[in-house]
Amino acid sequence: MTSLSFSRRTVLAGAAIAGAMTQVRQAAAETKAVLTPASATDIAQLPRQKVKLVDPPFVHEHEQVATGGPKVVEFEMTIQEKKITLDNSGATYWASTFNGTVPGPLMVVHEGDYLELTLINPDTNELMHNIDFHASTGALGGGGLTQINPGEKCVLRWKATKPGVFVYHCAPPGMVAFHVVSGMNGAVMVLPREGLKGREGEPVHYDKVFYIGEQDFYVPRDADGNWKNYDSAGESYEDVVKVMRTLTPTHVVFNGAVGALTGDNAMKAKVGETVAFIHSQANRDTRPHLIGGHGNYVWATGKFGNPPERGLETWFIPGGTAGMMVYTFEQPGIYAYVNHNLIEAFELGAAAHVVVEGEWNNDLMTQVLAPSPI
Ligand SMILES: [Cu+2]
Repeated sequence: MTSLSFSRRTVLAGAAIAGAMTQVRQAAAETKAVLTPASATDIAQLPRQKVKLVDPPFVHEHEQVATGGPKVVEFEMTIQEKKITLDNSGATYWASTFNGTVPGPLMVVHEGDYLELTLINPDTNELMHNIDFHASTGALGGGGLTQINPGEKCVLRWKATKPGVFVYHCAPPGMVAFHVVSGMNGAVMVLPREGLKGREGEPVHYDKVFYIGEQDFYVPRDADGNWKNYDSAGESYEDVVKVMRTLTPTHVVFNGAVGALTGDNAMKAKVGETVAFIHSQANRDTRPHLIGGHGNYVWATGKFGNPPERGLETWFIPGGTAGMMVYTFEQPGIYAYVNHNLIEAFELGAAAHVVVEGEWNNDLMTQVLAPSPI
């Protein structure tokens, strides 16, 4: 009888993905009933660590080389549907967010740890949400076990078996793309227990780490070409989907708005500091570039089981992927960190600044003649 009613619901939903999700959720629930008791005993012995998440581009404190054995790392995120301002031309958008930010916070664990997330959908929200962790295994990345309506919460635990940086995103049946381009995505970093390694096995250590989430937005305009405003995410849905289907974003931004990482909000570093930049794009391809610097170590597709590329000018991150670049700054000044589709960087918003303090190195660059009359 259950399968009959699920089939009927599938037909009514009219979306293939909804059917797939429902079946996986059911299958996952059955599997869980068989497997949970045995492994739960072992997991209950592990130490637990509660981590408070911080807003991007910052990342919660973490060890790069793990001390001790695997543990259960507990995180909590509250989903917030909220109207955000995208630029200073008056473009607003009803974003769906993990923990109130676009992107959601970066979570860091080590290979072999268990990530345990409490996900809360307050009743002030309007939509059903869930979470698909690309770093996890099974049940649509957890999407099939985390569908929560407003007023509900759930707890998902998964074992981090693949080292790397990985996207997570919301993926509710029938509305996956809308939720992802409404800002509901973030990233997880699963560090090797012994820390990062270069091509010859040399340790790669960073002094600081920034998390940049690139987001394409599709903001509807009215007949006069003005940005449209809405009272809720649900109300905006039909119009946004029409713009989405043009595949032409109105905004491509870092961390939720044009200028979110420039000027007073610029990232900061010092000459001699090694900085890791984690960059995710849950939907579209991107090609990060640090103007005036390089990618000393680049895991463009973000997976630490592969050797990093070295000394890159620009690297390619396919949509649905998080990547990582590590650079040691050698000169002071303002660096622009951009998507090197320069139309997306300078017309649509995908640009950030890194302000670097320190001593200028004349050997690396010298202005031999300042601009002067011929
Ligand atoms: Cu969602």
